[in-house]
Amino acid sequence: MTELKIKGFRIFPGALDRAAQLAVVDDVREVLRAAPLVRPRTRRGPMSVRMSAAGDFGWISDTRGYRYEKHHPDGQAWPPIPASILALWDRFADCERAPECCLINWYAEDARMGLHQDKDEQDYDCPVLSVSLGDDALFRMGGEDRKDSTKSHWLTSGDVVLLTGTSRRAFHGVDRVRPGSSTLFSEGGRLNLTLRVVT
Ligand code: MD3
Ligand code: FE
Repeated sequence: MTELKIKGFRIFPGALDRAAQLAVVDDVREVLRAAPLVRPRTRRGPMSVRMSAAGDFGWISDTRGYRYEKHHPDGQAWPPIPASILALWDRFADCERAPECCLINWYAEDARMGLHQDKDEQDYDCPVLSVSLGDDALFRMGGEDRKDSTKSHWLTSGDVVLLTGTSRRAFHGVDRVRPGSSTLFSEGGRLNLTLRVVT
């Protein structure tokens, strides 16, 4: 099933059953104990999405700009990517290289992510793998140009999305989450994990 007919965009709906989702959430909780969610700042103000990361690098943003860093803003190294999450890369990504970053995005009910391109990685030939957990989210995907038309798609808990080729360079964002649409974790909201090769 690929409603979004963009080359290289593949969605695996419900790829993770509830038990697998819960196992990943448990591992994410452990990562977040060592590397708490932070609300990234930008020159335009704070983002609504809370972020953390696991792996050799995490993506951070502050008023100096945004970049991949080896350390959490509090100073500690990012925790390793949990095995349950690395296994998803092996299963779906079809990539020789190991992921160097598992970015953890948490959306409260009012959070969103504006249309953007992921351009901070050095090798765009490596795919990005995304895992959605918790509340449904309205995901928007455009083309390589900001002015290209966009299409929207609801992502639900357990969905896995693989971005390769042209789609890897496409503008994308999250317009809104549907509060209360999932019972996966008591805090509510939506977790999105993205696995990437950074260097
Ligand atoms: C399409 N995250 O972290 S995941 C991001 O749901 C990000 O939190 C969104 O955009 C989220 O940068 C979307 C799906 C995704 C990830 C990377 C992409 C779609 C993408 C890179 C290129 C094109
Ligand atoms: Fe992105």
